[in-house]
Amino acid sequence: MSALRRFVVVVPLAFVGMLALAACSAEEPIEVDDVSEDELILRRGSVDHAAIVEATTMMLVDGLATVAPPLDPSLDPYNREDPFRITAAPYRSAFAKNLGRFDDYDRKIDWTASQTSAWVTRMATGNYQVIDTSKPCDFASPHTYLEIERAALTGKPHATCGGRMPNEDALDVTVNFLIRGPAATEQDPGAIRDGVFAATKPALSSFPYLAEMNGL
Ligand SMILES: [Ca+2]
Repeated sequence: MSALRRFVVVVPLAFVGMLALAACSAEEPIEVDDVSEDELILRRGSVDHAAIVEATTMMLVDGLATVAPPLDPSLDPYNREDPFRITAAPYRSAFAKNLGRFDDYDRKIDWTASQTSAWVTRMATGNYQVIDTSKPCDFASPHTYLEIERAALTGKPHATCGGRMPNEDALDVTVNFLIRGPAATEQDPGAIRDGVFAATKPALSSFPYLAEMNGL
């Protein structure tokens, strides 16, 4: 076993929590055209895998669908899959199409064919984050999310523990990864930012890490 493999912990984060409820999709029969996203909240149903950010709502949805992403018919089957052993065939084309679409947003092709193939296969067969507990994690200034995955795609050694810490701006990481390619980061000059850089109340650095609710 290589040194890397000894330290790497693979984490599937299929979890149930309050945030996941907002992304849930109902198993109960519904008339999609008559139900808003808000009406789905707190229904009994399946929850999204919570590993790679926006794996479903940005990367798996059919861009031609007329329903909101939580109601897209491809999401429930993906979320019901074992995150380590996803049946690739039904999802591969959607991941490939959407990755190409995001890369094209800046009218510059940043993903090589081999990187595209590797990431499409990765997402179509497994939805998890890779963590290396031998590497540093900086809770106060977290820049770990997708660092190990990006290093693997670009053929470089990773430098952080990877994974996603509670206060990381993971959506900015995601849009730069998808649009500017695996070599880019959200810290680059000219990086794409969504203008929201932090939670109004940051997560705490000790268990259970929860900040107080807004308004308290
Ligand atoms: Ca691009």
